Amino acid sequence: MAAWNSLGEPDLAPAVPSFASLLSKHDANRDGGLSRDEFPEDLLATVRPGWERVEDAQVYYKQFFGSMDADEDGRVSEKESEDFNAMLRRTFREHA
Ligand SMILES: [Ca+2]
Ligand SMILES: [Ca+2]
Repeated sequence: MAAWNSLGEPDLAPAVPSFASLLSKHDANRDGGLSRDEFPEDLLATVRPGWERVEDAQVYYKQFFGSMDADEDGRVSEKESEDFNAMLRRTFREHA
């Protein structure tokens, strides 16, 4: 991960779609959460602008499904999604 350390930009806000927009596209059963099946396979967790161009820096959100589903009920709620995004932001700020 040395590639982005050298870029030196302090603001590392994840550029991810809002949960509401994810729900509108992917919540097939309209229960207000995204199950593992509903969760989009191709949603990149682009933690910072430009990452999508960095080799081996592509991370798919779905890889984090287990981490996002904090109460392990099999679906990610809006709060779980927000908590996860906040955690991501904190993580990348600390490592910046
Ligand atoms: Ca659902
Ligand atoms: Ca859950």
